[in-house]
Amino acid sequence: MLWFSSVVLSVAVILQVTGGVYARATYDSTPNIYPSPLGGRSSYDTYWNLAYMKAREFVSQLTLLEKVNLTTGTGWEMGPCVGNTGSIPRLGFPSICLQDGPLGIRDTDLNTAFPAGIATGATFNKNLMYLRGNAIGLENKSKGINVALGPCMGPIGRAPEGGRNWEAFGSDPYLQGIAAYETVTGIQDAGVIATAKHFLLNEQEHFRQHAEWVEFGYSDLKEPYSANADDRVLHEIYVWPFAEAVRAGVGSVMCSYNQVNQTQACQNSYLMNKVLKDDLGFQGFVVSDWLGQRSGVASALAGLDMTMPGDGIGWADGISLYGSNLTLAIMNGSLPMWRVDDMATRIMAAYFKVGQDPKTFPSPNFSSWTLNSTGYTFPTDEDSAFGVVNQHVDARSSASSQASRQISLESMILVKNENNSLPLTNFKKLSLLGSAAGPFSGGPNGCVDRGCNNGTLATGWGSGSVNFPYMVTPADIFNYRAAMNGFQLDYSLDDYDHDSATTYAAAADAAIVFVSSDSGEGFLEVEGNIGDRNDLKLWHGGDDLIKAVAAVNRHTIVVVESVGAVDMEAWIENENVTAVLYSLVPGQDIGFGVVGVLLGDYNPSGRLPFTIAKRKEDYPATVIYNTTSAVPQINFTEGLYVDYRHFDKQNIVPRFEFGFGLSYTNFTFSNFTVTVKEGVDTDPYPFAPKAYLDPVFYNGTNSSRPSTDEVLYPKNFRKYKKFVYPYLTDEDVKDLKYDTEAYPYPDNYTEIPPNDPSPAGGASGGNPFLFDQIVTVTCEITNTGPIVGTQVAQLYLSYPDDAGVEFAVQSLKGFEKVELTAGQSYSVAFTLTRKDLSYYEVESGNWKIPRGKFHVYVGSSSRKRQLAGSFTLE
Ligand SMILES: *[C@@H]1O[C@H](CO)[C@@H](O)[C@H](O)[C@H]1NC(C)=O
Ligand SMILES: *[C@@H]1O[C@H](CO)[C@@H](O)[C@H](O)[C@H]1NC(C)=O
Ligand SMILES: *[C@@H]1O[C@H](CO)[C@@H](O)[C@H](O)[C@H]1NC(C)=O
Ligand SMILES: *[C@@H]1O[C@H](CO)[C@@H](O)[C@H](O)[C@H]1NC(C)=O
Ligand SMILES: *[C@@H]1O[C@H](CO)[C@@H](O)[C@H](O)[C@H]1NC(C)=O
Ligand SMILES: *[C@@H]1O[C@H](CO)[C@@H](O)[C@H](O)[C@H]1NC(C)=O
Ligand SMILES: *[C@@H]1O[C@H](CO)[C@@H](O)[C@H](O)[C@H]1NC(C)=O
Ligand SMILES: *[C@@H]1O[C@H](CO)[C@@H](O)[C@H](O)[C@H]1NC(C)=O
Ligand SMILES: *[C@@H]1O[C@H](CO)[C@@H](O)[C@H](O)[C@H]1NC(C)=O
Ligand SMILES: CC(=O)N[C@H]1CO[C@H](CO)[C@@H](O)[C@@H]1O
Repeated sequence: MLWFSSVVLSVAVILQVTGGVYARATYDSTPNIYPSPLGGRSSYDTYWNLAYMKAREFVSQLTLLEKVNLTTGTGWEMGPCVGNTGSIPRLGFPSICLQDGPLGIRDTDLNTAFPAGIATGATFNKNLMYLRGNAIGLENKSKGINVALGPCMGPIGRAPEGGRNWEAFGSDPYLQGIAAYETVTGIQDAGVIATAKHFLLNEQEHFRQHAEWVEFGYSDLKEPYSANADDRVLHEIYVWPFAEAVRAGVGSVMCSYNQVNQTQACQNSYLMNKVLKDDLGFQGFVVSDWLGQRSGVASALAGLDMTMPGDGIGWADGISLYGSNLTLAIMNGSLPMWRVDDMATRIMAAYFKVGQDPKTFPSPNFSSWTLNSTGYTFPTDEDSAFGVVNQHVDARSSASSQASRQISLESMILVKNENNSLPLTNFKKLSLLGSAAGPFSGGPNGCVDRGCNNGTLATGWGSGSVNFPYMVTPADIFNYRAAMNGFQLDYSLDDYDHDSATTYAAAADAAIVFVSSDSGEGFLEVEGNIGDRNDLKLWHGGDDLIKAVAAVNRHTIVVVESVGAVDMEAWIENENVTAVLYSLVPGQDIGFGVVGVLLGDYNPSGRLPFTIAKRKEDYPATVIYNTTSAVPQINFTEGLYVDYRHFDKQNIVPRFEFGFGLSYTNFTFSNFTVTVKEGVDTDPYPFAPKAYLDPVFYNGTNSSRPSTDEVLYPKNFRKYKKFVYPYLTDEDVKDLKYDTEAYPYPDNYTEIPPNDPSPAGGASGGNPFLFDQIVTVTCEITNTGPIVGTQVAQLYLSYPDDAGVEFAVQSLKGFEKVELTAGQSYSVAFTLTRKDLSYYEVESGNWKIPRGKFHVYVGSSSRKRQLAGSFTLE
């Protein structure tokens, strides 16, 4: 049963705000979970609790209007950042600035275009993940951004064509989890609030939003798609990385555009009230994706704390589902005051948690809406002040460039290298072939939001992209090296001019072909791809160019510049294609990475953060591209079997497996130990978490509700047309009645806060006992080759096969990256926590360790597991 048909959407929303229908649980729909948990009740989170003390002190001084201001954006383009909350002038508290995105700062200048999430995942380097996050945080702070809208840890990539997979870290929850943890810690150590997004199941762009896809011609569409997954899959695959972000103390979580089990993610009480705020013990605030909020009171009751950009139903119309409507919902009794208090307190707790202070934190010194130095404060409103809007502050530092370049190098994945044909040595003539080798005539920022694939591909498109301060292409570095080292370099950058390509290739010692595949966010269409890739083929006739070149040169090297897996079958086994290097949108310094590896300055150490299949059909899921239904249903029927878990289960041989990547040296693994720690608790269930601290209410539950004249527009107030305000009009209050029964509360609605957390919850990231270390694994890695090199030791766990529970054949549960000089050995240690050993048991709503024999493997990829051991729990 579908409550929100778009035809009646605005009506439904009005009704929801002032009383009317409510999205009740139906069969196969989300369970109702209320009340929304109050923040600051964890018995464990000392740092959060300190932040809550400050937040409560601050919020207890606020009027209702001021609280509402904190929760609501001022409207699209109504402030310098992509999102700006209202301010509290009385206390000198400025608007909170929220800015895209996951790989750096969008829509400005003198910022770093960092490697994308997928490149960062490919490094498998925890320290680099942290350093990148920290550099991103420092840049945000220097531009005056309070809340960075990243990292992205969903999509996880169940469908390889998913348009935004590249913004996240790869198709495994554990890898995503580590990357999320490190990135959040890095950003927040710099004093900026990180945002974990997109919560949840936002695995494709097609039909993610209603209006956007009606514009693309799907006029039957009434609602965004509903992604439907069962609870175990939810917790073990899709929520896992968010749990790690929360464990790292993330201040904000963004709910996504899509529906989950027939309920909008941003009004899904199960997802926000239960999974996020109880099971994961999240203490920060939930912010909607931009226009992701679709109802008023229903969203507030379900746990949405902040709406962005403030406009609710459409862009830049000054109409909000919070703002005045939130004030009204308090004044007419639909929404209890404690909920607005909690929204404001969660926002301020996140603010104080990362050490922000209105007296010292810089104000935004840029405009998202122009790169001109001067402009209107509100660009669509010529009644607003005109003046300096961009101070062109250089946000970059050596921390940025070091992280960017090192990730460019460490993310390069060498997937084929016959006869050690790389690194290139002893050559006199090279040829570079294909448009992806060099620049685009329009410059690196030649298309809006990087919505084109011209020249070197160093990023995907959409809100997850940024302006390049420069882009070093592979051709740039090759030219420079040719000048310095004295080799001949020819190139042909036309993908379709096979005559020139083959002429140069035939005469070169090695021919390097650059090919690409791009994707991005669903609001832009690029070469017929609306966000999601239409298929996994190379763009611009890449297969043909490779084949033409390989026909004339025995030393053809392919560089794939891609957002994800591509189909390589047309040429991968061609004996003349001696080497293949995979570059996963590493940002501004791509040329350093590609050429550094090809010429052997850096020994490649990237590993595939997803599986490359031989056939598109080998993947467990694909994007749903076409629909005639009002609400497309995307059933996650593959369940746990995402990426390699599916290939393992179905016994499908991939082209290149998850975790795979070659080096210019060789490594051995030895001396394996697997030990269950002495005296640790290995009972199936963790100890119950401690009870919640007593709830704190401000001045009693509802006593601080103001009188109507306190919430009216101030006299002679100067209103900007599209600005979102917290005030009510005389009209609004004319027939206002305070009636706490009038709103049709959902089934199971209650306001009684529970005493105890979920058995899976209690602290940030979950029950603290889940992170007890139970098993220690050690091994020795030796570099047996001739040169320095870096190995990624990967630990895969297999669960008991006789426990009466279905499990993936193996799951990544550890990785360590070690650099070793020739002949050097190093001992690597892993620990497996209770959570690592557990599955999510739906009936108990808890994590449970199965009984029986566990197998532990360590090796260099998911299919090259050099070491095997086991332990048994009885
Ligand atoms: C989705 O529906 C399934 C089946 O009814 C249920 O098990 C699961 O808890 C629901 N998940 C969410 C997030 O609503
Ligand atoms: C709410 O925020 C707006 C925008 O910053 C500001 O103009 C207004 O004064 C604020 N209202 C209150 C009551 O603080
Ligand atoms: C409150 O929400 C309703 C329903 O969407 C909308 O029509 C109205 O304009 C909103 N009020 C304000 C002041 O934004
Ligand atoms: C930027 O400046 C140019 C030249 O003055 C002007 O034409 C353009 O409209 C400005 N753009 C914006 C967004 O203000
Ligand atoms: C490999 O290159 C050689 C030399 O150009 C050519 O004769 C041969 O046909 C090529 N092989 C393939 C499989 O294209
Ligand atoms: C989408 O489905 C409709 C109706 O089945 C069909 O007419 C149309 O050709 C399909 N479009 C694509 C791109 O497959
Ligand atoms: C999704 O699952 C539901 C419930 O099991 C089923 O009724 C529906 O047909 C499925 N939809 C698709 C598109 O597979
Ligand atoms: C690595 O080992 C393989 C197999 O023993 C061998 O063919 C190759 O030459 C070695 N590579 C290096 C760089 O030592
Ligand atoms: C393995 O362990 C043994 C005993 O602890 C030690 O002698 C040996 O050096 C270790 N290293 C390798 C590479 O096997
Ligand atoms: C000059 C050039 O190559 N322009 C192309 C840039 O990308 C767009 C969209 O991908 C193409 O349509 C242009 O032809």
